[in-house]
Amino acid sequence: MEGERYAFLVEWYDSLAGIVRRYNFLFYPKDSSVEMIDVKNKRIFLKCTKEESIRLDHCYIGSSVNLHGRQLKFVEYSDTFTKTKLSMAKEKTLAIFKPDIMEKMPLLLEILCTEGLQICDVKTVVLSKSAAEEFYREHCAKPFFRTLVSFMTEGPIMALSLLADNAVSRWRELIGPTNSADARSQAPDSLRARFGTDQTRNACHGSDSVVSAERETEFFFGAGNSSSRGLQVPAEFDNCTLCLVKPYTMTQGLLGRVARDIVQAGFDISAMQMYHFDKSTAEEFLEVYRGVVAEYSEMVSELCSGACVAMALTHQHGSACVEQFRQFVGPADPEIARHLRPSTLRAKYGHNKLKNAVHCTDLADDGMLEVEYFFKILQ
Ligand code: IDP
Ligand code: MG
Repeated sequence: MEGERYAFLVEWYDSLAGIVRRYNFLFYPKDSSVEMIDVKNKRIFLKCTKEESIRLDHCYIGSSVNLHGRQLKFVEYSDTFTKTKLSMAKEKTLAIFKPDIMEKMPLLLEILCTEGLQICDVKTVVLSKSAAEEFYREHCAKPFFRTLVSFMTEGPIMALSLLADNAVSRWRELIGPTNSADARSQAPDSLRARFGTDQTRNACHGSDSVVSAERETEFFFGAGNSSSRGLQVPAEFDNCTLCLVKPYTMTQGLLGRVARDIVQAGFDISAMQMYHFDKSTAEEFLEVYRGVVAEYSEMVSELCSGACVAMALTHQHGSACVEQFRQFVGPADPEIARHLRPSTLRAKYGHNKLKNAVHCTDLADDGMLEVEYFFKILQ
């Protein structure tokens, strides 16, 4: 790694000028420093500076990072060293937690993290009949097709885009043989062996090749209106509250543990989805804190610093969901939380006042508004 330099072509949509700007993005892993050169006029756009929020595993084609409020999209490798070093290594696959396994979703997210499969995108959806038929169209002539489609549409599923070395085969190996009974005899540690029931209700899906992975990732995460493609958002809007797992918490691989604690505390996660904030959206979302909280602009930058995950929550008992969840999240400052309320989310997973694990809705009246913001407006 010593002295290595990785080069990428990145694009940034300059909304003021209404044009896409292109830069050569140079990354030096030795000290996490970044340098950017404007492709058009060959001038240095960003002098070599240390950027602690950027890591080499954030840099791959198709990903984006947020640097000083600019959403940079990685579109190409810009030298052969970077291409040979990185393009072979990382691969994406599409995973699904099927309807029969959604109760175990937090545990499965934890397993992904321990296995080193990075979550590049995630969302919960309910498939319409035609969407399930389309997704499994290669099996349309098979005798089990009807059963499969009705199983896949019986409740929410979670679709995930996973990144790792040899992601396709690694995830297939982790989930095990198609038939859960075969899985129990041939691969007893596999997910289908542990959590599947039979040939149809087999807990997980995994793409069978890189080509299928591309098609399936596009199916769930491609541009365009999801609901018109039969992907409905399962969010519950009555008596709900919002939890936003912040970028730093995501980079620490804590999504599964946070979700597990939330469920154990009696909350129900009706929907979950990953978002990348740009500066203006983050400002809009945090508008109520402007002029009220001293760290407002740092809060905005923190929210833009990487992917975050929104969860729509309800509580098993009662309607005071917003307040109940706020109590469970704990004081804004994790240091204070660790002293006063050590079992709260911020005490357990917070780092400092800005990287304080999660955002939660503050005011009872805003619960539905914030959930709608993520699960209706930003859709
Ligand atoms: P895969 O999910 O392991 O790639 P495929 O052959 O692509 O297996 O089948 C897709 C899904 O259809 C399976 O995961 C399973 O839910 C269901 N399925 C496959 N084969 C059968 C079968 O013989 N009987 C009933 N359901 C099946
Ligand atoms: Mg298959």
